[in-house]
Amino acid sequence: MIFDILTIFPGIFKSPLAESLLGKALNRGLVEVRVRNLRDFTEDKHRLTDDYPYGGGAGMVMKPEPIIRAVEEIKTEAPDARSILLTPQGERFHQGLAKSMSAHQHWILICGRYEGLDERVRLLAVDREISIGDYILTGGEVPALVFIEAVSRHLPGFLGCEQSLDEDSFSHGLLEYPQYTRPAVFRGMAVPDVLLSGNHGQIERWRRKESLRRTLHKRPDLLKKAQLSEEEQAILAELKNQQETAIE
Ligand code: J9Q
Repeated sequence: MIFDILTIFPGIFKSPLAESLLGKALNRGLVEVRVRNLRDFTEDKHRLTDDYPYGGGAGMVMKPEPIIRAVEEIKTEAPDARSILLTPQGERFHQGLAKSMSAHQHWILICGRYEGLDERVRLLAVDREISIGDYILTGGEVPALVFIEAVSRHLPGFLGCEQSLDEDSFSHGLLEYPQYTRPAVFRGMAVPDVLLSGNHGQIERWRRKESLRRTLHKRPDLLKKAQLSEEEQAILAELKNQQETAIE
C-alpha cells in the first residue's frame, strides 16, 4: 500500500512513521509512505504555498497550484491513486471506513490547514473528504497519520498475530474487558479470582460480561449498533436490571 502525503510540514511525520508497528511495516516494505513537501511543487521565487483570501478576512488560504500540480503528477504516474482531503467538513472516519479503505492500494493524503484551501482544489483534485472528529486542529497532518495507522492495520501481515485485530474493541462493537498482569495483588487490589482459575470457559464468560458492563456504563451509544448474540443480550438485560436496582 502506498500513501503519498502532501504537506507544508514534512517534519511532523518523522518519528510517528519510524516507531512501533507502523515503523516495522514500513521497514518490511508492506507500506510505503512518501512525504511530499508542497513547497517543492511551487514555481514562484518565494515558493509560496498560501496567500491572502479574496474578500478579506483573517488567516491565509492554501494556493491551488502546488496542490494540483502534486496530485496530477502522482496520478499521471499512478492513475489508480485516489486523493483524500483531511478536513473537519469531511465524512466522519470510523473503523468500518478504515477497513474498507484498506482494500484500495494507493492513497494521496492532502493535509490542509485550518484556515482552508482554495475551493477549486476540492473540485479539481479531491476524490473524498475525511474528518477524524469534531475538534479544531492547525492542519491535516495528525489526521493523515491517524488515517494511515487505522487503514494499514488491516493489511495482511501488519500485526504480528492476525487475531488481535479482530479481537480489538470496535471490530465487534464493544469496549475491551479489564486486563491484568502480575503482581496478583497490587496496593491491596487483587486480580479477579476467575482469571487465576485456569477455567477458560468461565474466563471467556467473565470477559464478555465485563465488556458489556463497560460498554453500558461508558459508551451506551455503541450498544445500539453492536451485533449481540442471544447470550450477550441476556447478560446485558441482567446488567441493566442491576443498574436499576442499584438506583432504587
Ligand atoms: C485540517 N481540524 O479535524 C478533524 N479531522 C480533520 C480535521 C482538520 C482540522 C484542521 C485542518 C483537518
